[in-house]
Amino acid sequence: MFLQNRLVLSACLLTLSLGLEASPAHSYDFGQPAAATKATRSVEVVMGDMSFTSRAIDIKAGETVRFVLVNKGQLLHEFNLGDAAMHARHQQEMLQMQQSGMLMPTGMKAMDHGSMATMDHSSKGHGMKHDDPNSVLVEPGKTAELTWTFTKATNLEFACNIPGHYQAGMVGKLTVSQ
Ligand SMILES: [Cu+2]
Repeated sequence: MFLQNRLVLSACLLTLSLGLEASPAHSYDFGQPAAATKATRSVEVVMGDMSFTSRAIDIKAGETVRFVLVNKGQLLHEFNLGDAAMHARHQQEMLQMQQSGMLMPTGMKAMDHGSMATMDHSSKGHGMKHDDPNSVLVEPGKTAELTWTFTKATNLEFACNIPGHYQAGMVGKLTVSQ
């Protein structure tokens, strides 16, 4: 467990130092976020407690897809685009957020400037922000959107990486074909 924390921490510090030197945030080899107005297609995905209504989504490379995410469950859920390895890494990050008390069953704990400052100065605080462009959190009863341009043929997954949810079935195949 200590080793795991150290690995997560060094990954965060690495991201932080790279972020200061180069462009903001990270890039993705399968595409990038886009404005909803650029979408060529809309796909609705309904989330329940531990399921997505869609088991598989097929996309053509070059398409810009606006995902409309409807959470009909009682719990907070995530819609995240990535491959299995990316989801596994993100599940570790979300576990840290859950252990720190930031990730609650029905939402993210709102943090005022005071608690933000405390977190920034503690060694565990680095990277504790849920702001990945390939992911959106949807509170129970709410609808959220994510628009993404898929640039190449690849096999991805859409998943909820809140601890335990992926394993309980919140994952589907997202196939981008040429
Ligand atoms: Cu979930």
